Amino acid sequence: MTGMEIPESHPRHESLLTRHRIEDGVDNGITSRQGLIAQGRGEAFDYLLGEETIPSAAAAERAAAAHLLRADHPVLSVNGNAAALVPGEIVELAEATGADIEINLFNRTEERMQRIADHLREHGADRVKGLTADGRIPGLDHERAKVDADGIGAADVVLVPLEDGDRAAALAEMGKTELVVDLNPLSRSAQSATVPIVDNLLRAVPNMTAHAEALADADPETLDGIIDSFDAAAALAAAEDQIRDC
Ligand code: PTJ
Repeated sequence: MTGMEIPESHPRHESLLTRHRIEDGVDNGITSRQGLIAQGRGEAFDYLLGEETIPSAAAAERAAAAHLLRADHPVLSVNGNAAALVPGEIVELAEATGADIEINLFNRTEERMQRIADHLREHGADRVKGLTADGRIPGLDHERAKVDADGIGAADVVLVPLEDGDRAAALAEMGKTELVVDLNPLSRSAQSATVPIVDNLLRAVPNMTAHAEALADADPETLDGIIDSFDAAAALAAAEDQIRDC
């Protein structure tokens, strides 16, 4: 930690704590420096959304949990920001849904891959994929194309936090169901997602885990009903309306 104390009475207490987690991530070789910029963009949208899970996002989180539970091979993709912000929460979501965890980085270096894997293991992950990189996402010419063949390569449902839009589009092209967490409802990744979750990763991941736990004993018809009744375009429009009306 930075050692900096932030009084709980401070009006931006949560936001400042989050910034420090990203800063620590950079200092510890987990988060890329571009991750700081991504965090700033996210904060601005979160501010406009009222820093809360709006009803359409709650519905998206429930639909995402249903997708993960119905999947044959669900994978939670982790980048440097997700590793800094929600390492333990990702492990809990993986446990609640039987999903694999795979590191996938835009600014990929072997050192950062290893540090993130160690960090996730320290938070309870017993198996972390992404280091083998024996598969490729067709149509991408940067490091994010590298995946494990038996991980994201073989997945039918992938949760992608803070995505850059071209991988989101490439995964959709491969026929995978994509669950995207992004505070910007106009981003290409949110727009190409099967389930766009316009919420802060900090809230979205624990919310999905709570839904998955509540739905653990649900029958397939119930899960399919939740999946089928979710309307991605309406969820994106509701988030955009919230931002425009704030
Ligand atoms: O760790 P790496 O190397 O894979 O790099 C990851 C970054 C984040 C640098 C890379 O994916 C990137 O450049 O992302 P962008 O294009 O800056 O997009 C970030 C998006 O995530 C923006 O639309 C933000 O609004 C959104 N965002 C930022 N923080 C959060 C968020 N969405 C949800 N929760 C957040 N905490």
